Amino acid sequence: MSVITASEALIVIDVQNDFCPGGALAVAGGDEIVAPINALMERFDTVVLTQDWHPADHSSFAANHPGAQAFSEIDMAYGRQTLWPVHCVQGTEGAAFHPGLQTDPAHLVIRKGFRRQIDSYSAFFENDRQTPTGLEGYLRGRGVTSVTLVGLATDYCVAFSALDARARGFGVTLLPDLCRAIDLGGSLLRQRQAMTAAGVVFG
Ligand code: VGL
Ligand code: ZN
Repeated sequence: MSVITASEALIVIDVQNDFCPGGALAVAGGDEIVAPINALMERFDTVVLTQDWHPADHSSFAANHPGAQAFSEIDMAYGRQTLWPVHCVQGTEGAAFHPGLQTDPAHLVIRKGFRRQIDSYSAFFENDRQTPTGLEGYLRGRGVTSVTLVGLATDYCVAFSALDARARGFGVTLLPDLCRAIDLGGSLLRQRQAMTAAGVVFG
């Protein structure tokens, strides 16, 4: 029998309770994308889910910086970092996948943001843009050359993943209808422009 490879992977970013209405860092309409993402999974030979997975003392939480406001920015060792409300704490209901999301078809779940001192938006690299999550090696090892990205949030974890995937030479399609954005201070437009410049295809 010959080796089975699949050149295309679906990567579903952070479809978790805290990013859906009612969650700690709710993205408007976040739950609307769940059913169509489930349907899309059937069309891919490789399906990867990511899960934002922070310790309670994570440095991206405004609550862990006395006097700091959520959605403000600070300097970290690796660069600027937005401070967020406490969200996706390991083992909590908020960190769980949306209950409607099909997780059985997933081949791999990548958890990210589990080191206290560094955030990780991208599925490929932590926010220093250098520390790998291991996803690139996993995809290459399976013969994947292009990825389709969906999930939350368009302008943070989806965009960072799309840009890193392009930088590592993968073909990247982002499906805007199956993403929802935070849109903080013009971040959605800025990231759309960066992704277009990097050769991300909007499907
Ligand atoms: C995300 C902010 C903080 C995301 C995760 O999934 O886009 N955004 N952590
Ligand atoms: Zn996070």
